[in-house]
Amino acid sequence: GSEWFPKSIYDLDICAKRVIMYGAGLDADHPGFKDKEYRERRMMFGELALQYKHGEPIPRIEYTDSERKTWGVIYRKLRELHKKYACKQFLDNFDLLERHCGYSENNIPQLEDICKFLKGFSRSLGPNESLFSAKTGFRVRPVAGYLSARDFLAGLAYRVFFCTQYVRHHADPFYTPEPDTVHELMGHMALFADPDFAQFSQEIGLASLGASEEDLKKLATLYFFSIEFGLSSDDAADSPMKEHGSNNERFKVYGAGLLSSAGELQHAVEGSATIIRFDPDRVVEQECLITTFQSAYFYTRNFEEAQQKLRMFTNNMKRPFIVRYNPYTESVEVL
Ligand code: H2B
Ligand code: FE
Repeated sequence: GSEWFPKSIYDLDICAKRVIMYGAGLDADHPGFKDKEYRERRMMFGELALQYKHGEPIPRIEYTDSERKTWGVIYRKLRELHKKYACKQFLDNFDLLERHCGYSENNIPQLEDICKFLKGFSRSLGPNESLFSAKTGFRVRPVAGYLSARDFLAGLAYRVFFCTQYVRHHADPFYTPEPDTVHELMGHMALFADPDFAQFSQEIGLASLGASEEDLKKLATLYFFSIEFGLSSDDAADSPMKEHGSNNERFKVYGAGLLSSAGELQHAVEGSATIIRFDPDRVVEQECLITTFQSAYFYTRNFEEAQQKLRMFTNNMKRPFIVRYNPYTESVEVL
């Protein structure tokens, strides 16, 4: 645990530069590998993200017709499925994104607008009246591609989500081997406006700062089976009456990996996928699968329960120091 980690939100500029894969480095099995135009476009996104510094406005992207077409196809399909299977907090906040951030099937939203929304916004109700709606202060910042789990989770400690701005290759709108802006915007953004979810996310991040390799891997796995693939049960789901109900009767989905993938979402709730209680000691034994559907999913009653269980688990992790987040200075004190 003697490795460097960011002590201030400005240090995330350092994490953002350590991209593992982007642009020219596209793997041979990537759908865009042989497409020169796509590779050049990706280089442009990569450079924009690498030049970005904390505190600057996020560059607005003019998306191409092809990118907007890809977005629209996925948007239509996913919204249909969200309405059936997503949890209430996700749906309520997604409505707000549509109202305030330019979310629609014809428009790819801009990260800068989402940042402003997550901070909170005021609306004039009349000459002497306005309504302020505070959100969570979560921020997004552009990133050129995949980061190490350590760098990525460090962002969450500062309520910062490293967010790609490029769009997957148009050859296969329903498949991407890496995170792209469709995954981030359709899957992740809505819940960062939820206070309990934001707190849960930040606490995974804070636990990761300076963690041992072994603990970091556990935290990355907990992140994966909650924020990416988590489900929740409605209040009656554990009652004997519902115990034998089908997955879609018993569970709602909150994980971004599911809410941004029509195929895996349907696999998880429409079929007979294995869904078991989120218990960190059990979850960390599970393998994270990247190119296939997960072989099991995990649920909690709500975000508070996920939070409590995470806390009990991280309290037992050994670090030779204590980290304390200071929200006024957006920095971490190491004690
Ligand atoms: N990097 C980027 N750019 N986006 C992610 O969603 C992401 C990442 N996820 N690095 C991380 C790793 C995640 O799979 C966990 C923490 O390992
Ligand atoms: Fe993700």
